[in-house]
Amino acid sequence: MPEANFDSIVGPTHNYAGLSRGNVASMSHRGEVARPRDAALQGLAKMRLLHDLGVPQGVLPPQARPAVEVLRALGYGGSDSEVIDRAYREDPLLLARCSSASAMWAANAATVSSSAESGDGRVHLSVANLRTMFHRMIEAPQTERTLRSVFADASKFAIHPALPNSPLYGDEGAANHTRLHARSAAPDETAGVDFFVHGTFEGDLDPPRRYPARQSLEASRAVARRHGLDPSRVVHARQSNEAIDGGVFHNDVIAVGSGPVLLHHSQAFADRADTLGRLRSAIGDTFAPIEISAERVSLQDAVASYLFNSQLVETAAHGRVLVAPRESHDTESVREQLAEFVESPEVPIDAVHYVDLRESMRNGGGPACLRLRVPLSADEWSSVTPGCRFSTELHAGLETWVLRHYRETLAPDELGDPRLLEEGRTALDELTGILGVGSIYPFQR
Ligand code: SUG
Repeated sequence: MPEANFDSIVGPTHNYAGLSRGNVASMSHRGEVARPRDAALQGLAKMRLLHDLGVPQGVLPPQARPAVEVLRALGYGGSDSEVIDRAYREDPLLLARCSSASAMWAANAATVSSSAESGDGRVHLSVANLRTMFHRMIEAPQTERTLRSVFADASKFAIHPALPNSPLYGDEGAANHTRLHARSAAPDETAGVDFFVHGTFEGDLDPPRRYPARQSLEASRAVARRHGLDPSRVVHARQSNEAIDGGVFHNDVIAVGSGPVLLHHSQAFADRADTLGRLRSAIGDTFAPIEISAERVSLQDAVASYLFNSQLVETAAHGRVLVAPRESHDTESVREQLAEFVESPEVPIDAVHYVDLRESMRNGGGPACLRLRVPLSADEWSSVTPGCRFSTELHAGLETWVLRHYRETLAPDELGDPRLLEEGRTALDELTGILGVGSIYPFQR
């Protein structure tokens, strides 16, 4: 079953507020001046590359920020600009949390199961509660509205609201889930294997020490259950604490899979041999793990280069292609390893494309973070809201839209500027028309 990627457009308030503890890039770029226009154009250029490679590409609209309704719920009143002004003066960190463009990382929007695996023959999407970080937790209600408008046909798509907001059910969406398959480019609709990775579970006596584990086993299990997955085709594995404490805040920072291939670091999983063994039993003999050892690429280089946050895609014309961030090319150990992979007839990676996502990367978001994978039959793809299916015309239209509405630069102390709210609303109101998603934002209601 072909797999589409749905990338979220980077929102107009893209900035560096240093909000994510455990995310090394976010913490180290705190307070820097961001370039929202470049960020959005870089994201669109990446979508264009995937589209040109022949991969079905979808588009998701950004969220409306600052989230005035959240500030109001927390006691700030008056006109919208008074709400922002007071929050800015009294609690600038809260305003930053309510202004983050973090919904750009669509891998965290939801977990998706294909109609070949779900119990009822529909594509299932579970909105992630993102409860570990406040600036991300507030994304869930809009994510649900957005997904309902993009995947509107209820006979083909089932959208589940976020899991209960409890430490028991920390859920970060597809960033900790990979659909693997016994066959490459499986054209038919036979079931694959759902691989869920968690960082903690209830009663965990040995949690990571330095940084939070965002995904819980209980959440992964609940998602698998409500998607109707066959338990014999589901594998749950635990992330290693050394990875989490080394800055691997999601599994997609340390592993990426496609078809029978699982590219991963030797320190990704708590019990490496057991995890790979259970995957082999579920997938079968075609399972093709590609492991990069710590001797070859250190955990630190893996995190700095975001090599594992590449997209691994199978294309009819180009074979299996790795779309990697430019930072992977800039890291010698990684560049050399990837060049060897492409040369080697034994390694099923045919080409590497390096992309410039500098703005997103400085907040810890690489190519794979920016997209939500949605396995879709041709029929399901054709029932996605048409304006959200990427094309060269849509690319040109969105570039023009970005150039018209986005600021070139945005510094943290500019988040108190009430004009940012108006600029954002004008831009998003126009965008809902371009994408044909209807009035999805609170300010449009
Ligand atoms: O949740 N960064 C995001 C990055 C998410 C990357 N997603 C995946 N790996 N799938 C996060 O930590 C930083 C925002 C700031 O600091 O301004 C942030 O939210």
